[in-house]
Amino acid sequence: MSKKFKRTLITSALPYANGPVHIGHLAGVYVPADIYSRYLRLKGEEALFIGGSDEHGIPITIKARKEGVTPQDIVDRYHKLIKKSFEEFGITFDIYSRTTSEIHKKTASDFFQTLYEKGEFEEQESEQYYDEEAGQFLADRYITGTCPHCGNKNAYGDQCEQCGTSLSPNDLINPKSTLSGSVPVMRKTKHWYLPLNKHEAWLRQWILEDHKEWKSNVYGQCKSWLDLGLQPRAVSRDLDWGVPVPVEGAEGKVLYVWFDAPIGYISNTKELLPDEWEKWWKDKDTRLVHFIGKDNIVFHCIVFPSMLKAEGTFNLPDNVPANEFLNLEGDKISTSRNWAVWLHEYLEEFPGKQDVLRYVLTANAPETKDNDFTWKDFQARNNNELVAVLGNFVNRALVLTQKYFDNKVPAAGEL
Ligand code: B3M
Ligand code: ZN
Repeated sequence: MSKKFKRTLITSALPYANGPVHIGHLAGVYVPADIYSRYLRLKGEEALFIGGSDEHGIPITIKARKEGVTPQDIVDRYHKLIKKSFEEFGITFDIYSRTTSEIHKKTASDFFQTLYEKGEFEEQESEQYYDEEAGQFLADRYITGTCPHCGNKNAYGDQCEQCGTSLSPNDLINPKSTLSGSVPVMRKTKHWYLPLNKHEAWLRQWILEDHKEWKSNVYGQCKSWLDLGLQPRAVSRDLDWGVPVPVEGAEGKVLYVWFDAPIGYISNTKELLPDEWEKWWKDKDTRLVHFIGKDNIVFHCIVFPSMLKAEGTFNLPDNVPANEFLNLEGDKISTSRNWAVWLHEYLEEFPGKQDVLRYVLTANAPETKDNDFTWKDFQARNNNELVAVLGNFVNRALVLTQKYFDNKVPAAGEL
C-alpha cells in the first residue's frame, strides 16, 4: 500500500439470513474484520465497521417454502438471531442492519436506475425454464433432474451435490420443477446484464498491476477469472422476492441478490450516518477494505467494483482480504447437513468464554489455506496456551509488580 489514507471503511460480508452464523463465518470474516477495526480504533484512527444481513436470494425463498412460511418470516427470525449472537460475542460493528430495510431498497433501486440511465447495461432475451402449473420462472435451484456426469437423480440445476460438478439447468436429464413436480417448459424472458467484458481492461490494470500486494489467494483467483475472459452477467431475475427492477416493463423481476447485497454496505452506512455517508464512500482519502470468504472473491473484486466504476462517483476497494475455509473435525462445514458449531449455541454452552473461541479461531485462522477446527485442539489451546502460557505470564507479572513495585503497574517508559 503506497497511498496514505485519512480513514478506513471496513465492511464484512453480509451473511444470508437463512440460518445462524457458525465458526466458519467467524474465522473467515468477522473475527479478522473485528480485530482490524479494534486495532485501528486503538491507534486513534478514524474507522467505520459495517455489517448486516443479506436477506434476498434463493436460499431464503427455498427455506421459506420448506417451512411453509414467508421469506420475510425467515429473515426476521435469522436477522434477529444473528445480530444478537454477534453482539454477545463482541463483534464491534458500528451498525448491523439488513437488506430488507426501506433505505436499502431505495439505495439499491436508485443505483440500478443510475446505471440504467447511463446505458451501462445490456438487455438480452433468453430462454429459461418456466413452471406452467406454478406460473413462474424457475431459479436453477428449483429444478432437479439427473446429473449427466454421475447419474444422480436428484441433481440441482446449478450443481450436482453427489459429484460436485457445476451444472446449468439445460444439462439436467429429465428436468422437473421442485415447485409443482411438473416438467418445465422453455419460455422467453428479458434481463439486464452488466457487460463485464467491457470492464476487463481496466480491471486487469487495477488488480493485476496496481494491486500486486493483495493476498495471493485473492490475486490468484482474480487472475484466473481475468485470464479466462469476462462475460456479461445478468443482474435481474424472474422472482418475487427482492428489490423490484425499477424499469418499465420489468414487472415480476427483481435485482439479482448479488447486485443488491454489496450495495447493502452503502445503505447501512447511509442509515448510520445520513449526513456524512458520502465522506466514507466517495472521499479519495477514505480507504475501503472488504473482509470476505473465498467464495465471494469474484463478486467483491470484479463484479462490485465494475458496478461502482460504472456508477462513477464511488471509491473502489483498496484491499479485499479473503480467507479460505475452516473445516470442522475434518469435514466441510455445512448448514444443510447441520455440520457446524453454531455461534448462538456456543454462547449458551460456554457462557463468558467468548475470548477462548476468539483466540482459537485467530490462532488457527484459515489465512492461506483451509484449516481444521477440532474440539481436541480447542481444549489443548485453552489449557496449554491460554491457561498455562498466558496465565503464567500474567501471574508472574503480578507477583513481580507486588514484590518490586508496591502493587502498582509502573507507567510506560518509567523504568
Ligand atoms: N450473503 C454470501 C455468503 O454469505 C453472501 C455475501 C454477501 S456480501 C455482500 O457467503
Ligand atoms: Zn453428478
